[in-house]
Amino acid sequence: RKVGIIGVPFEKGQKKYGVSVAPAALRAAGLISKLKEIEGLDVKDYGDIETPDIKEVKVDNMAHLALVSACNKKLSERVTQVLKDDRIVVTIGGDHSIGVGTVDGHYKVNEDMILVWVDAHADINTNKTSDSGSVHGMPVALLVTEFRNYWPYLPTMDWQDPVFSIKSLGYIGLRSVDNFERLAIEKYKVPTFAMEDVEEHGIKNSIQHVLQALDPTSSRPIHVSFDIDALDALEAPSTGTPVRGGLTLREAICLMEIVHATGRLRAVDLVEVNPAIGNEKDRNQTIEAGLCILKAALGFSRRGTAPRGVLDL
Ligand code: DIR
Ligand code: MN
Ligand code: MN
Ligand code: MN
Repeated sequence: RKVGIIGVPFEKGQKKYGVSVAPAALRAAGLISKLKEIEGLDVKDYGDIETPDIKEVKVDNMAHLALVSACNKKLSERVTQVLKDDRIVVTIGGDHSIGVGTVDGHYKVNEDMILVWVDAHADINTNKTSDSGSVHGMPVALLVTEFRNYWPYLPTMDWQDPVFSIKSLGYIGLRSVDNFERLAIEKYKVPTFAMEDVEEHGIKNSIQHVLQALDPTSSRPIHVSFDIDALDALEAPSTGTPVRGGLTLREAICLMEIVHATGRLRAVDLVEVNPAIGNEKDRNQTIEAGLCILKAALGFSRRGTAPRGVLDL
């Protein structure tokens, strides 16, 4: 098994300073060497995507669109390249606006991909429904073909053809959903296990149901876009829009182990880690949680080499 790492030090999809230093912080915490410790895993670092300093365009209630667009165009091409090199793509953000580039680049290689969005938020606002004007709350709406007519013409975005279908999208971990987002999720019947559903069914059934709903024949490539704020704010405090009452790290690891076990994971994003928020303990805890989640996605086993189930209970 082979993976390729892409860093995206980009933070213009939201308003706070700091998500842009996450790739460096995760690398400094041993991201590459820790992934290399996973048995049988071949790890290649493709470096960072740098965003050129370009002129902004003005679009109503949509901050820094030209920069978001330029970053994602480069990212999409890099993601496509890594997949063509026959590697699972691991993209380290950056804020969640970079989901546009990772999914776009993945879709160009695997048109039958499914997308599992693990997040406290649904990120499916348009510039007309968003309260914040921040693009990190809009990536899903930019990607899905069903939303084409809900957008005005977006200058600089011509490279991106929204062809991914909302029918291939599922959510886990939601607990802060805006009113229009909720309408969209209901209208298109997006398979969604929000926190209350995770509560009711457990994390294992939740992810299995989403995968089953999107892909009943268990044959399609999987993309997981993991926003670290899906975790409870107590477990991942260093993030821009923390929400209490989220997934535990154990649940996130379990989710990723199940995705890994399918053998069909092709791309995983880890976004919204913000090392500039909180104190040193917060920062280390959040980064470590991110590393644990990526390791689980790529086959690290909590079991070690010890046998399981010695006592037949
Ligand atoms: C809010 C918060 N729904 C927005 N979104 C996100 O800005 O549209 N926070 N993604 O992480
Ligand atoms: Mn998000
Ligand atoms: Mn979020
Ligand atoms: Mn239910």
